[in-house]
Amino acid sequence: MTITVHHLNNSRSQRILWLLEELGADYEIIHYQRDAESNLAPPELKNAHPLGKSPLIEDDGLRVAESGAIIQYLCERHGGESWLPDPKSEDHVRHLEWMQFGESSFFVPVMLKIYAGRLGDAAAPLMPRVDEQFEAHVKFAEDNISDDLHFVGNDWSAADVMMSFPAEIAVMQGYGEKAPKLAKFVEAIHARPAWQRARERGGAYFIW
Ligand SMILES: N[C@@H](CCC(=O)N[C@@H](CS)C(=O)NCC(=O)O)C(=O)O
Repeated sequence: MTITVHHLNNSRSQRILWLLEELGADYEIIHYQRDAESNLAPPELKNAHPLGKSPLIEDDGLRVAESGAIIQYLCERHGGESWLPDPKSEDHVRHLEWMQFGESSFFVPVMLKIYAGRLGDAAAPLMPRVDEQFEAHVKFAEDNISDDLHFVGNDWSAADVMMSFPAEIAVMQGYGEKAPKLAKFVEAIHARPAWQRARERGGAYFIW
C-alpha cells in the first residue's frame, strides 16, 4: 500500500520524506507551495486537515498528523523497528523526551522569535528573554547529543529524525559555531543517500 505524504515545501515535512527513504517505504507526495509573501501554507492543505499544516500522511485509510506521531507510526508499521529503542529500556525514556522536545519546548522560543521579530521595535522588551531561551534550548540539545552525533543510543534512531529539524533551525539561525555537534549532525544527515533522495523528491529545502 502506498503512503501519501501531504508535503509543504521548505518545511519540517522534509524529515518525514527522509525517514520514508531510510525505511525504503513506498510513498507518493502531494506537493503544496508556501505563499510567496506570507510564507503560509495554501488553503488547499485545509482540505486534507482542518489545521492546514504539514506534515500529514495517509496510509491505508488512516490519516496521521504531527511529526512525532508520524515518525513513531512509520517506524512501528513500516519496518523501522531498529529505529526505536526497546520500550523497557532507559533509552526509550530518552526517546520519549526528545520526541516531545523537538516539537514542544524547542518551538516555544522559535515561534516567539519569528512572530515577535516581526513587531520590530515594539518587541524589544521581549527579545532578550526570547533570545536567551532560544540559546538555552540549542545548548541543551548540543550538550546532550553524543559525540558520535546521536540523541539516543549509538546509532540512528527516530529521535534523530525528530531532532533534525530543530538542529537545522539552530544552524540556520547562526548557532553552528556555538553548537558544533549539532552542525555536524546536520551535515551527517544531509550526506546520507536517503536524505538526498528525499531532498530530490521533496524539492527546494531552505538553503540546502
Ligand atoms: N507540531 C506540528 C507542526 C506542523 C506545522 O506547523 N507545520 C508547518 C510547516 S513547518 C506548517 O504547515 N505551516 C504552514 C502554515 O502554518 O500555514 C508537527 O510537528 O507536525
